[in-house]
Amino acid sequence: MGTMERFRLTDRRAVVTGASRGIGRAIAVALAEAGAEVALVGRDLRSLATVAGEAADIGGRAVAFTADLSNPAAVEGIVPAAEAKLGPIDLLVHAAGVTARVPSTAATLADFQRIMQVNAAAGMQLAQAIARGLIQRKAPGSMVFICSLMSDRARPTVLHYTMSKTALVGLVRTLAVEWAGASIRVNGISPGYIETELTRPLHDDPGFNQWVTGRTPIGRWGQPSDIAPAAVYLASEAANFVTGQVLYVDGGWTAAL
Ligand code: GCO
Repeated sequence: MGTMERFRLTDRRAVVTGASRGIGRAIAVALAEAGAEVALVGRDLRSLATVAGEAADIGGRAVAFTADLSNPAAVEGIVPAAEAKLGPIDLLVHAAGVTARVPSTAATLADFQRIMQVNAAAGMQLAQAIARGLIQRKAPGSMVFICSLMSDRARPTVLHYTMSKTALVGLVRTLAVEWAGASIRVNGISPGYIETELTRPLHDDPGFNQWVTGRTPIGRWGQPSDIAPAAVYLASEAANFVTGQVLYVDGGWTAAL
């Protein structure tokens, strides 16, 4: 098989969370473009239908599944529903993420539980459900979790988000070493500051915007399209010897003082 063919995802079936917008949306369309059938998971059916249309426009197949990832019971129903519609799932991209930007003295336990559930626990639940099927079928798989600069550094007022993104690195490493023998690879992608709805308030703040632009060696905010190819690579056979890694797609942020 030629090198570029190894990036193809033909006959693969993926679950992508956070697929209605931002990084998750870009990754979902890119996986479809690479040949995967994609279960688009998000809260907003209309947005998901738009993304499914984008995938169809490039000859891909994507099907929308609405789910509230803050509800653990709802998360348990996602993989069975996706497999009933698409067939056995062998790829996961957990891109769903929520945040709360508040002083840590005001951060509530309710927000902690919600953010940890959506950003970390839901990804764990989905990985477990997909892995059970893969191990039973003795089939290979690949999982990608969208981490963050906050996975190993911090700034004030995003305590719960930072805890959740730090937890994801532990999840990536544990599942990678535990499931390597079952040919299931698990990796993370840590984006730098990407222009999305989640970061819109920061991008719209002139001071914060200037700080990010100046602190990023490449000199700009990233775009979701900067992240999507890395997810296709890690999902594909081109990355068959890559597991337990967190790939920083951050414009050079973590390389600089
Ligand atoms: C923030 C931002 C960041 C980005 C991203 C950076 O509040 O500082 O939301 O957390 O979303 O995680 O990698």
